[in-house]
Amino acid sequence: MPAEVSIGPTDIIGLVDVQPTFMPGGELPVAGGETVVSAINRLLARAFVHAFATQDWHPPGHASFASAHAGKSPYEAIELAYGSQILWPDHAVQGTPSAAIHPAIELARVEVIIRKGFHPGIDSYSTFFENARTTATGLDGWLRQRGFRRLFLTGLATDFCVGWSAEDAVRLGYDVVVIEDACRGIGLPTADGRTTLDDTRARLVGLGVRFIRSDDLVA
Ligand code: VGL
Ligand code: ZN
Repeated sequence: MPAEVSIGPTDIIGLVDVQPTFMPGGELPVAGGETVVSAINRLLARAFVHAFATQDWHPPGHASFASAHAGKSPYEAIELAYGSQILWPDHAVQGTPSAAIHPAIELARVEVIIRKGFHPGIDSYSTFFENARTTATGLDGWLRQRGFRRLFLTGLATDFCVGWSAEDAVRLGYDVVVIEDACRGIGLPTADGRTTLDDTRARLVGLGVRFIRSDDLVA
């Protein structure tokens, strides 16, 4: 029997990068990425009053694009000034239709949209800090001033933007819950037959992040 989780006034759902660019047919497709849209809409209709959303929002030629580095291919890692960076296909380019929040998402309860990854030389998986780990996006201040204490994270991709956001949120003192059936991951191979999804899940569980399913929630 999964424990029931009830939603209160200091709880908020986060919609991480629910953009067509990360769905089948998009530039950086996550398998099953389109399925999060209806899962999230159901959660918005049934359980949550407050929501925030994030949007990956890169300028053309962004440093995280393999195409910006001569001789490099997507999914290779390189060293940038701030450390290791996985290179991606061009994606989430500012102002393109596939970088919009998915048009079927019910946005009425989304109170703030945080855009990230707009500095040409720095990627930002986390919705709190850019990958150089120094510059903040401002979301922490917004959540704190609004009094939110527990974040329920959904969206794409579990092992990158959702996972890095969850980790930063724990470090910033929030209770963090990942709603598994409202997320999908990329799953790049790491060591010993493991993937970035396995590693992310283990890291987050170790930090105290709770994984639940939509059905565990009571409004
Ligand atoms: C993401 C890779 C590159 C994500 C964004 O939303 O998880 N992943 N940019
Ligand atoms: Zn990106």
